[in-house]
Amino acid sequence: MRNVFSTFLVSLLSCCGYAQVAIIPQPVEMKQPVKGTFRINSQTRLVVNNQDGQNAADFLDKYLEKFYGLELVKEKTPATGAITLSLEKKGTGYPGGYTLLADKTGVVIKASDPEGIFYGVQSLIQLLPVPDTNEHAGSRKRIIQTNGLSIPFVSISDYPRFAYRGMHLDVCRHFFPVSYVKQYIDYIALHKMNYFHWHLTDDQGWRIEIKKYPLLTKTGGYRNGTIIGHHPGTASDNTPYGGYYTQDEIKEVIAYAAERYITIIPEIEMPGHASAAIAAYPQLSCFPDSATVIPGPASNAGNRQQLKKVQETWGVFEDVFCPSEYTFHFLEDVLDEVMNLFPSKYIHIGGDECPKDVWKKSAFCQELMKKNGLKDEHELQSYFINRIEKHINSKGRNIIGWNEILEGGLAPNATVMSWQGEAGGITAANQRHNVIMTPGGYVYFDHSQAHKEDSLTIGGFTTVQKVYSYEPVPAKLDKSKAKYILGAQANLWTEYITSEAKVEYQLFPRMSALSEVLWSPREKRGWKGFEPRLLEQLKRYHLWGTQYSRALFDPANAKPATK
Ligand code: TNX
Repeated sequence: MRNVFSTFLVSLLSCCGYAQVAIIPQPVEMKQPVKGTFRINSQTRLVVNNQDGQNAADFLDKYLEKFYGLELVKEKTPATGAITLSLEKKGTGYPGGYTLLADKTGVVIKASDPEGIFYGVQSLIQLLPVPDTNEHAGSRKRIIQTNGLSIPFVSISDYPRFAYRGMHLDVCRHFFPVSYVKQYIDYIALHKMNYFHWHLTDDQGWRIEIKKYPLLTKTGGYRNGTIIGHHPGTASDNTPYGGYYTQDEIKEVIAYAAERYITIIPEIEMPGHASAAIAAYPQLSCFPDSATVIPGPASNAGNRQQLKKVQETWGVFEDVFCPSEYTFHFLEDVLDEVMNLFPSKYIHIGGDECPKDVWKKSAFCQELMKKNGLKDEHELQSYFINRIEKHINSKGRNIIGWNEILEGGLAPNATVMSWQGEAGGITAANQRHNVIMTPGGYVYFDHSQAHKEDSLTIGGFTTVQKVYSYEPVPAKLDKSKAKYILGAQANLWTEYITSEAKVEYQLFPRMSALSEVLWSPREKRGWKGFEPRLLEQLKRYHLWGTQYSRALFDPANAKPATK
């Protein structure tokens, strides 16, 4: 029986079926002038002509080892029959661009920057045959060690359409350990995306160690319970929940991402979504002596004497940062530590969903508004963001904020993330501000993909087809302003995403669709061409051991949501 199976596998892995090229995102140009395959085996050399190509070489090496049990011979000197990663002075002329040539003499990837080499390697990974099943992985690896892996002859010339190709992860509503954040970063890399927006602070948990304010994680990193069921919940699970990253761990993750040409943008939320910080340092509230209002079924566990609490349910909460000197001092200290850790040019300062009720009630805020000639609380929010922007700019960095930072006037150098549709992005671009599109209806990966999901989601209905149909440059935007659209990003809010498997279910295959929207030329995009490649990609998702959604195969999901 084993022999029959082995024979079947050998024929499967070497047969013509695998000559089909299914790269996602679709390359700019791809030709297959000559039919044939090149065989990679344990004698194949991996040649890197420049130290800067080493990250890409290591990534390929580890991938082949992990999924195929194949180890290549590492070389510095050129050789025929090798996989050569060649950093050239002259390249495609586009950042991240590369060429890949696979023929009978070997595989050569050329680029003029290291990320180009890295993206070439991602395409090479997608030329590798994918087994239909993950079963018998052990015997599969043994067969591959003997027979090698055949990849089709192909010539590719490729570069990205948008400079910003982002993925976000909320680690506050549910926490994910460093090991998994690294896995998530690998997924970003495998989709040729280049920004990771790390949502590190929110009402339900503060997740980044700040040395000057240890209570942020000691107190703010943990909640006494979490609601059961959909918001507002039927009860509390009464189980303490939390976690945070030490600064050493953060550094480790930043380095890991950098090796994959991914910039991490940290988000420190203000002035709203601040309950966890306020629970740690009540002075940050305009009313430090008033108890936190916990809507919905609060836990009866934990520290009941504590006046200010980390939230246990989802939504928007009234108690926000007070625009006091104490708060500005605190935030500047926090941001200084953040900027010391993260080399990113962009620092995300949140800015979304800040209720103004408390500011309206506060004599201090009303006085401050009068003194500064601010006509309403929106202008007070703008004053808040402007002050923070000045501080961040003074360190040579720029802020990103959610589209609410438009209310009351945009800070001079801010980049806007448009999440409530595209309107905010259009307004910002018309004011000559950079924009990252992240509209809920297209790229909120916390939404359902199927009408009937097996487990809870926040709601919404965003199919892989809908994601694929997204065009980041709005038709309504004047052509001269298109350059302000840096790209787009999918957001993964984790109120109802409690496990790593669920993260992957929500991500895949929608992330494939987004990667093509952001990388491939507009005119090369079409569902008909994408679908068969997506079916191959699903096999890769399987190979990686992910729980991708199969909603695509249920015709019932083709119909729009009825709500
Ligand atoms: C709105 S999108 C939020 C998040 C929630 C999300 C749920 C945005 C800037 N704010 O705090 O998690 O909706 O979809």
